[in-house]
Amino acid sequence: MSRTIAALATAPGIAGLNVVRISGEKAISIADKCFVGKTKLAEAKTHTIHYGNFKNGDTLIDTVTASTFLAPNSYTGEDTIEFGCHGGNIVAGQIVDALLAAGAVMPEPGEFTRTAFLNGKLDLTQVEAVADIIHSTSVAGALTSARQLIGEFTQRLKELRHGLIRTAGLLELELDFSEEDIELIDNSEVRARLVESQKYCNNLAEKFRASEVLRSGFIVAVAGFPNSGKSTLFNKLLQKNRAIVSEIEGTTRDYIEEDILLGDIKVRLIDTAGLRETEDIIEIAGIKLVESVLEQSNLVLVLNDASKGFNQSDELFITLKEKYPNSEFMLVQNKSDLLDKTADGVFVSAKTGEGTEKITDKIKTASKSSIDRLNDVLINKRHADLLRRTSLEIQRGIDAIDANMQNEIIAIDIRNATNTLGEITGDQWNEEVLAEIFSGFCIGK
Ligand SMILES: Nc1nc2c(ncn2[C@@H]2O[C@H](COP(=O)(O)OP(=O)(O)OP(=O)(O)O)[C@@H](O)[C@H]2O)c(=O)[nH]1
Ligand SMILES: [Mg+2]
Repeated sequence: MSRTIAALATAPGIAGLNVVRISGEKAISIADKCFVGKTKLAEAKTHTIHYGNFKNGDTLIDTVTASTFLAPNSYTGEDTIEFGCHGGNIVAGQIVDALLAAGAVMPEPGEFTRTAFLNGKLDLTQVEAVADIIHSTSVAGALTSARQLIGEFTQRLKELRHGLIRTAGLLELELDFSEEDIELIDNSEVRARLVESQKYCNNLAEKFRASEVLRSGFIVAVAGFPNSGKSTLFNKLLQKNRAIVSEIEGTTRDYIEEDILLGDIKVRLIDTAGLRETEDIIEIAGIKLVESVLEQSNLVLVLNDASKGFNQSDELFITLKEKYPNSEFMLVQNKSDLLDKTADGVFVSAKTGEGTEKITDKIKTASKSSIDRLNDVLINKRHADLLRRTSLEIQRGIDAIDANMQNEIIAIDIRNATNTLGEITGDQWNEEVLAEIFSGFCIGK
C-alpha cells in the first residue's frame, strides 16, 4: 500500500524556521492544493525551491518555500516536498493539518526513514546511523555516524560478505567436477580466508563497547567500602552537592548518576552504595545494584580510606577487577588531608579537591583511548550479536575443514555466515527487526 505522509521534520518549539515534509505518490498534487506560487509544483523541476503562500482553503497560513525532490531522487525515494515555514508552535502545526485535510496521512514513527530503507535508499546500518546522528552526545560520535551514513561500514561488510560468497561458490563449483577429480581450490587456502574473515568479524564486534561510549557516554563508577568518601568525590567531580555525604556508614543506598562533559566526551558518573556485609535489606538491595553498575562501567574508581591504612581495600580491588574483566580499574587513596605522609599511588582528598585532577586526567585519557580505536563505525548490540554469530558460523566451517568434511558441508557453514552478515545491512530482514529499529524514531524522521 502506498500512502502519502506528512509531518513536521524539525523539533517543535520556538525557532527561526521549521520544515514540514510530505512524501508519497500524491505528495505533489496534495502540496499543490495548499501552495500558491508562481509555478505549480507539478510543473516544477526536481531539486528546485519555490516561494509562495501556503493556504488552507481561503485562509493564508504563512509564506513558505517549497523544495521539490522528485522520485527516486529524494530521501524516501518517493516524490517529496519540503516546506520551509516560520518557526514556533502554531504555523507548522497548521501546515501539517492542511496537508492532512488535503489527503495526506500522519506517519508512523520513523516512517520516512523506513520508506527510504524499503526503497533501497538506505541500508539498515545507515538507518541506525541516522538515529545515532540525531541522538549523538559528542562531536566524535556525530562524525562517526556521518561516515557510517555515507555507507563506509556497509561497504566493508559487503566486501567481507562477497569474499565469503565467492569462497562458498568455489567449493560448490568443485562439487560439480568431483567425478573428474579436479581440484579448483586448495582447502588450506579456504581455511586461511575463513580465519581472516573471522578475525575481521571479531574485531568489529569488539568495537561495541567503545561505540557505546560515543553513543551514551563513558561510564565511570565510584566504588569502595562505606565511608571511604565516594559521595564526597562524586560531588567534587560534578562540582555540585548532588549526593548526601555523612559520617554514617551506608549513607548511599541507591546509585546516583549524573552526566558531565570532559574534553569532548560525555562522561556518566555513578556514585554507588558502599560494599560491605550487612543485614539491612535496603542496603543489600543497593549493593546488588552496584554489581549491575560495575558490569557496564568503562572505568571503576575504587576508593580507599587511606586514613585507615593504605592497603585496606587491596583485596576488594583485586576481587572486583577479576569479577569485571571488561572494565578498567583504578585504586584511589582518599582523605590525603588526614595523612602525614603518602606513598606510591594516587592520593587525593575528595574533601579539599587536592589531587582530584589526577582522576579527571585519567578519565580523559581512558575515554579518549577507548574511542580512538573507532573511526568509521558505531557497532550497536544488534551488529555485535550478528557479528559474533557470523564468527561462530565461520568457526564451524573451519572445524569442518579440519575434520576433512566434504566441501558441501563446508559451503553450507559459509553460506550461513553470509546470510547472518546480510542481516546486518538488511539484505535479509524481517518485520520484527524493522519494528525494533524504528521503535526509537520520532514521527517526523
Ligand atoms: N578528611 C576527609 N574526610 C573525608 C574525605 N572524603 C570524605 N570524607 C568524610 O568521610 C565521611 C564519609 O563520606 P561519604 O562521601 O559519605 O562516604 P561514602 O563512601 O559515600 O559512604 P557510603 O555512602 O556510606 O558508602 C564524611 O564524613 C566525609 O566528610 C576527605 O578527603 N578527607
Ligand atoms: Mg555515599
